[in-house]
Amino acid sequence: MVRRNVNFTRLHPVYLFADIAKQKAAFLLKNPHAQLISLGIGDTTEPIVQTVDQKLVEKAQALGTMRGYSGYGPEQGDPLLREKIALAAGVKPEEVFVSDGSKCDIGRLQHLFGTGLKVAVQDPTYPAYVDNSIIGGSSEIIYLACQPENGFFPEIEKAPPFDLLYFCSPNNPTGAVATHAQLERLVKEVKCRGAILLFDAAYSRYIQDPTLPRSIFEIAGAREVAIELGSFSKIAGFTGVRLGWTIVPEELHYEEGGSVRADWQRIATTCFNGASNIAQAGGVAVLEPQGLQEVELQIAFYLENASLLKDAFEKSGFTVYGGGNAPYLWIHFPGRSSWEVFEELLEKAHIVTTPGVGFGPAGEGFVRVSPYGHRSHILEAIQRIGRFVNKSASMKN
Ligand code: PGU
Repeated sequence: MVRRNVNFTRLHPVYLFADIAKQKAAFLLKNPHAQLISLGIGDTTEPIVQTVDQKLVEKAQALGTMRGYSGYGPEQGDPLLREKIALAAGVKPEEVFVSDGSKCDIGRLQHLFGTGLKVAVQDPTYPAYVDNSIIGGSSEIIYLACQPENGFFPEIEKAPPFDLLYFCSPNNPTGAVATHAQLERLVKEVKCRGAILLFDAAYSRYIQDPTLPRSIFEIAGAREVAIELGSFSKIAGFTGVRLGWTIVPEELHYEEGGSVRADWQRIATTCFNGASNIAQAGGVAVLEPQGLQEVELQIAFYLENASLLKDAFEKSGFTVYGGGNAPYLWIHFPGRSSWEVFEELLEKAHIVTTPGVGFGPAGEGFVRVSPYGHRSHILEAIQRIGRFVNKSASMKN
């Protein structure tokens, strides 16, 4: 018999969002008539904007013609799309690698570094960083507490030794956005330690404040220490279409001097055969002026959802973080277990959220609320929150 990869024994048996989906399904089995509102997984709900949808259709139709058909494309992505992403990010097209979504790249990144690494993450953090690092054989996960007391930014200079640091801004789940000064501290510290920074900018286009950095490459010295992940999922409703990218700068080198970019290229050509050509045609349309204008309106719509939900929780007496320059709301239920609050909201208000502790130990006592939903559902959720909090004395304890 073949032995199991022993790293699986170090994992929680179920991925956080698969767990939430299971709980939701079990609840619906018991309560088949319940009208659940899902503010759990961050999955977009609004239709793909017109200009972009048109391009997806055109490309799909062209594939059914002799002239328009194309097969395998370059594994690194369509040159025009790479050029557009590079232009927006201020990097070279050769440093951009198009993918089928950033979660897939988070998994594939493990191939770059081998086993036995110490991996630091923000606590709370997007669980894919931790779970993929464990599957890939990292020896240790170092949780860097990010709480209201430290403005959701870790004391990076005091962190124990690490080889890789995952950092997400705007943050999933807290909604915190790091400033230039904070990212400068991060880059400096990572450089000092000879480590690599894996910067997840999946929500960068949610940043409305022009003084906040949208890319790690706005920070001097970042090109020598950082890889940046990007995604079309939350900016253009591509969660189902699947399209993302990873930027690996030419200046990023291993301890031995080899080029990280060259190895990522090797991985792209070896473990991957490129993103769907239909999705990439859509990606090009997103980054054209008309597409950008339309997706920015959609982002503004989700941010307005976040702001409406934030007001509702605040009016009910809760402290709410996030929103504004980020989609997620991070709601504090002092002294409560986050699973308990999750269950109470599900059972009594029929609202699905995500328990904060699922993102790491420092998430205990918090619940993440996603703003993705049709406006009518968000308004209904707000009504239910008000009614529910008035009835439920325990919520505020
Ligand atoms: N990076 C961050 C920070 C994310 O929050 C997510 C999705 C991704 C990457 C994945 O992007 P793709 O390009 O679509 O692969 N976060 C969602 C979905 C959770 C999941 O892992 O299924 C969320 O609710 O946190």
